[in-house]
Amino acid sequence: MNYEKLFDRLSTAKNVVFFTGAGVSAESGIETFRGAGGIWTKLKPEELANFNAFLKNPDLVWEWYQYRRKIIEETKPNPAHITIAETENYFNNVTVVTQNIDNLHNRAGSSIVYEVHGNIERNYCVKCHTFYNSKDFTFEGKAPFCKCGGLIRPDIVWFGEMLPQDVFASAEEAARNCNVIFVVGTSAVVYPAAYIPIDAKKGGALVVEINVEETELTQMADISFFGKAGEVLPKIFNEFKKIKKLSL
Ligand code: BV8
Ligand code: ZN
Repeated sequence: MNYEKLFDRLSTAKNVVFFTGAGVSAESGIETFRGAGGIWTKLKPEELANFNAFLKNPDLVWEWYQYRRKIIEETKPNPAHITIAETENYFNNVTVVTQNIDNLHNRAGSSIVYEVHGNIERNYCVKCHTFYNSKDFTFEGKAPFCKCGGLIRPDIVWFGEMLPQDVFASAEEAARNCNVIFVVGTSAVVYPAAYIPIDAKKGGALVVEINVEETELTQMADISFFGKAGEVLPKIFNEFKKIKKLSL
């Protein structure tokens, strides 16, 4: 593995960003969207992950999210999430910008996690915006309603919807100011989130891709490691810890 260039930059890095997608949670047992067997291959995002589909058929969309919540509840952070959290011991600032809604980076102990596509554990009323945690109610096949009578929806960014502006602005800021950005397990096709690695590159960061296959980002990446995130990330940082010890 080509560590030389990476460790050179990491040894002086102050700010590191991890930009993650569904691939970082694949080894926790959560299906990706676009890979073989991914959920999008069975269900069309247009049918489910958009607000009109929700208004047309709130019960079906709720059923789909309950199905995904159930899978997520039974999973736990894998070595990729854990390694990312541990890197906070080696750099001044480690920021996670994730497209995932599975809450696994928070559960792995990462302190700064910008969830640019929302979080499946959170829901809110479309009318009065009261927040509800998924544990606040039991789902019996019907979309839940707020005390004000409004429909409750998952706090997830659907296609055609704006990303949470404050969260996305902080994510862009972290990307522009980082020395190294690891792009882990994303097909990098969903915008505007996919601008994050581009912002980092413009800010002079070393772009390191970790994926099981080539993506839209590969030709822009400075270094690409092809392999599973849960194996590649621990390998990189075990090696990095060794050289750091030597240099102490
Ligand atoms: C918006 C939530 C407009 C639902 C999701 C340009 C600019 C702005 C917008 C657009 C634009 N071009 C097109 C658009 C529209 C659209 C878009 O990007 N469409 C794409 C598909 C072309 N964007 C939007 O609609 C966004 N909103 O722009 O609003 C606007 C502007 C102003 C005012 C009003 C409105 C909203 C986008 C968010 C959509 N929500 N999901 C849900 O999750 O249920 S998208 C969905 O894709 C997920 O959130 C996911 O996070 C995201 C990205 O997918 P990935 O995470 O990359 O997952 P994927 O399966 O694709 O890839 C997995 C990768 O992992 C693969 O590469 C695989 O090889 C790798 N892998 C697998 N196993 C491993 C691994 N790697 C390492 N280790 C392993 N073990
Ligand atoms: Zn309400």
